[in-house]
Amino acid sequence: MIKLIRVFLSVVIASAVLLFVINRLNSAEGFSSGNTITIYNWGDYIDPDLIKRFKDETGIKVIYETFDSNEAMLTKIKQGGTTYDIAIPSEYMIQKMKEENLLLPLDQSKLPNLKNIDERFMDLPFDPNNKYSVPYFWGTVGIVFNTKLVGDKPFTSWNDLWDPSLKNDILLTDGAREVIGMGLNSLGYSLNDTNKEHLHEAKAKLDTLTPNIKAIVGDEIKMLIANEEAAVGLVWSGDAADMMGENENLDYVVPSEGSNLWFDNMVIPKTAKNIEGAHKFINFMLDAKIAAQNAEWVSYSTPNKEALKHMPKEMVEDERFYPSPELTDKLEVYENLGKKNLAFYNDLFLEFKMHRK
Ligand code: SPD
Repeated sequence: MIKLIRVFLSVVIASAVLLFVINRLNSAEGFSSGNTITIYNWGDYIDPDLIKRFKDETGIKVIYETFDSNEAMLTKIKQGGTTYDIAIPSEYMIQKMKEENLLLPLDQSKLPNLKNIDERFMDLPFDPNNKYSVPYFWGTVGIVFNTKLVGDKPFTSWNDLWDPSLKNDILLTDGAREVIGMGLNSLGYSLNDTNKEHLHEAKAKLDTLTPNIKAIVGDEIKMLIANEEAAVGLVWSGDAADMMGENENLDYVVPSEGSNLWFDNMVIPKTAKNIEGAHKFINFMLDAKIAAQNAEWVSYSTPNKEALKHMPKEMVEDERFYPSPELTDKLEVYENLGKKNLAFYNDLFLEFKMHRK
């Protein structure tokens, strides 16, 4: 009998130790549950004060990680080492994640603040009825330029970037679709073109831009252009708005040949551990005043129409960053081009980056 009790006690103690170790491992590696959520977002894409405020208001702790491209985010989510409760991909990636069964449908009854989102940003083709995603920020891709450094010459076209006077003076945002897209648009092709000849042509055209390119960079592009380390940049609109807040010589234009209109949305990955907490976070970010504070800090354009009422007029009335539907209707939204075509874009972009070294 004593032997039996001893065996029983050893099993209980061993199980307790095992549970403790699993628990520690989970929290160390970002496996959230109970009182924690793990968020995966673009760099510089949330006011840090709001993460603290969410914890203070809900008691839910936030583990926060960042990525610098949709492709990097997808790879990490598919690897599954860390499980995320919230991720913030762009539209074409949401379409891909849906197709690959990587997302959970949202429970809209837990998102009463969804009513704050402008109808214009709801029910878009990449996610009918917002079954899986909720708008976070939106914007365009364009050219930011320093009027003091480039003179009076206005920038209106992608082809202006090939001007020899811009030697070693251009920074490009490190994004395969953005850079290959610029090549395609400059030739009059669609941003969703999958014709290999056109894509090779775009890459060859980009190669001729090499003498003008100073570097291809991530979020540091904001600091470099604001500090006048380069005169011109291929950027997302929100980054341009941020730089323009730091340097009054900067201006932003969406080129005449056309460009990209993009939408970043909050989603819950299928592997999420704290689905309740994830809904609470999404609803928190949809609150009008919270969304306004976030948009002011991040400088990107908010789709939250109630938030606009709490923001400075000069910000929300600036057509460069809140373009009208008439303008955005002329722009192209990236489509999910399928695995092979996306890989082809990425390969061309890699070759282009190597070629310049
Ligand atoms: N630093 C935050 C950058 C977020 C940019 N998202 C734009 C995605 C366009 N496909």
